[in-house]
Formats: sequence, structure tokens, C-alpha cells
Amino acid sequence: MKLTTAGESHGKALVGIIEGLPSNLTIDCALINADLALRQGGYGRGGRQKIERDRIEILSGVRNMLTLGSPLAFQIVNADYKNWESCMSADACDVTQRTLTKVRPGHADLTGLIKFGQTDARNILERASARETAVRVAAGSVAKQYLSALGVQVGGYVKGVCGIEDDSEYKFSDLAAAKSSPLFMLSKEKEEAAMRLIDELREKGDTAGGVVEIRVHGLKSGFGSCMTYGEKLDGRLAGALMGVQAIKGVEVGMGFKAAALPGSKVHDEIYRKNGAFARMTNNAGGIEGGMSNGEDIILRAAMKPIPTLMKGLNTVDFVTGEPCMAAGERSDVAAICACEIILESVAAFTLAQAVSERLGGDNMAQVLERYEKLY
Ligand code: EPS
Repeated sequence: MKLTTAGESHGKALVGIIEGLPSNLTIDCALINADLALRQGGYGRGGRQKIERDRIEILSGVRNMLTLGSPLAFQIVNADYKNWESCMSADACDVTQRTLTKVRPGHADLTGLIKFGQTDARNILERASARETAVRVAAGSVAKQYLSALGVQVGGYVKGVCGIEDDSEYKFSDLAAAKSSPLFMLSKEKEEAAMRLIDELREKGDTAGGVVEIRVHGLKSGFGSCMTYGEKLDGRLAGALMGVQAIKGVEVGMGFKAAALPGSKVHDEIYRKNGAFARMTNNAGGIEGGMSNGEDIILRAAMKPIPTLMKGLNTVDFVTGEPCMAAGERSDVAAICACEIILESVAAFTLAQAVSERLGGDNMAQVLERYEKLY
């Protein structure tokens, strides 16, 4: 299973092609659109999301809500394009409008300008923008529908915002409630404090990041492999999460805390439960030896603060070479809720890839039959 994405933030549309789906998988666009709406929401977002109402338009690969086994191509139209056509068109247009040369620290602007031989950071940021993640959310939503047919669910919540952390332990069944909260947090007290902090940061022209936890429930053991490093499921999931804009750190299970403890306090002891193997704890976060072990997969990711600050940061104008304040483009103060659904989506797509590599199957009946037979 493979995903290709394309599209600029203020271009005509974002597009994706998913190859390798089996036939006869039910695709419900309402579920995809619900995930796209979640990506647009959350406390602390900027003006762009008032313009867009992201919706998937499937162009190929699905008929009567069932996949055909052919590539699933789709687009998400950028409503804002009408305001940008005069400088973003593929035809001859006035690229002197909306140039950006006061490169933003923390953004792709400066390194991208040098690497791609450009003088206007618009040619870099349009693609580096997190708007691209709309495609990955749509593809992840398709992957969730594939996994859900096998009884596998993916969920998550926001654990922290700019240092305000929720250290409580939650069951997988608790997580769904987060999506109806303004910051996708599960502790009302922490959420209110985080909202107050976002208001203060907005006043100051500053931004926030945070921590997201993603869980996978119901996946059988043996996905991924201990035999070659590229097949290790934790490595693949960490890579997928790190590949999301603004992610600077990923943990699996106990993560960094395990490094400070003796082995007796870390490794999950094994016992027999109703004739099956089980573990007393889940510090490994559901992955041992690069393979799923049947427990919930637990992943956490750290999102850095958004690099576009309305108050600006010290920088240098790329064209004049003069010191200046970085461009304060329209931006989000915090996009941690969007980050949560994006991370869920990329984790789901990576798992669907690992599942389809192990099980194969031209159609869903074959996939289900093969999955049923696994331990
Ligand atoms: C985004 C749309 C963008 C930004 C953000 C994510 O909207 P605009 O740039 O038109 O205001 O809100 O993009 C960035 C963080 C970035 O660095 O460009 C979206 O739809 O997710």
C-alpha cells in the first residue's frame, strides 16, 4: 500500500493517490470528511480554517462505496485559491505579489530557499505548509476503515500544551471523549489552563506546541518483523510520526523514562490468561522486537510551537541581507488538535501498510480470512 501526495497550500487543490488497496473495502466518505473537519478545528487555530471546508472528492478507485482494487485518487479543493490565483496559477502570473523574504526561524524558508535555488520563500512554504496534511488525514481515514474491518481501532488525545501536561492514565475506551473537547484533552482542569495560556500567547503574538498520545487497540501480534531493521514496526511508526510537520520527538510505550529505570521495573512480565499469553503491564507500548505483541500500541509525539509568530523573531532578509523581524504571516497560535488527528492518520496508514504486506489479499474477503487465522 502506498500514498503519493501533491498540492500547494494556496494552489488549486491537494491531491492524493493510494495504491494497493484490496477490492470490496467499504469506503464511507462521511467518515473521511468527519476526520478532515477534526483537522480543521480545535482551540487556537488561525483565519484560514474559516475559509476552508475540506471535503474529499474521490476521482477513481471506488464504485458504489466499494474499492475496485485500482488506485484510489482523490482531491481536496482549496477554497482560498480564488484569492491567490493571480499569483499562484500554473499559467503566467504575477509572482511579485505575496513574496516572503524575511525568513522565519524554525520554518523551512531559509534552508529551502538555498536548496532549491529560489529567492521567494513562497516557493518553499507553499509545499512545506501543514496544509498538506489534509491529504494524509484523508488517506489515514481510508486506512482506518481497512483496519476497522479487522477489528483494529486507532485513537488518541492531547496530553499536553506548552508545558501544561496531563499525567493521568487512561483506558482506550476513555479516549473517544477527547474529540468533543476544545483542545482534545481529557482533563477539564488542564484543558482550561491550556486555553487560558493560548489566549495569553495570542495576545503576545506567540505560539504553542504540545504532546499527543496515539493508541492502537485490537491489533493481533506479529506485525512488523525482528528479522530486518527496515521492517521493525516501532521504527516505521516513529518515522511516520516524525514525518509530520513540527514533530520533534517520538516515544513508544514508556519511552525515555525506561532509560532511567532498572530492567525489573521496565519489562512486561508474561503470564497465561484463558489459555493465551498476556503481559502484566504494557511498558513496551505493544511492540517488542519490532513486532506488535497484541497489547495496545502506545505512541507519543512532541510538537514544537508553530514557527510563524505574529510578533516576529530576529532574522535576516534573504534578498537584502539586512537584519529584520521575521514575516508574521496569518497563522495558528496552536494546532495541537490538528496534530492529534494527523498523527492518528499517519499511524493508521503505516499499520495498514504493515498489515497488507503480511496478509496480501486481492479482495477484503481474503484479507479477513487470513487475519482470522492469525494468533
Ligand atoms: C494550514 C493552513 C495554513 C496555516 C497552516 C496550516 O493556512 P494559511 O497559511 O493560508 O493561513 O494555517 O500552515 C502552516 C502552519 C504553515 O507553516 O504554512 C492547514 O490547513 O493546516
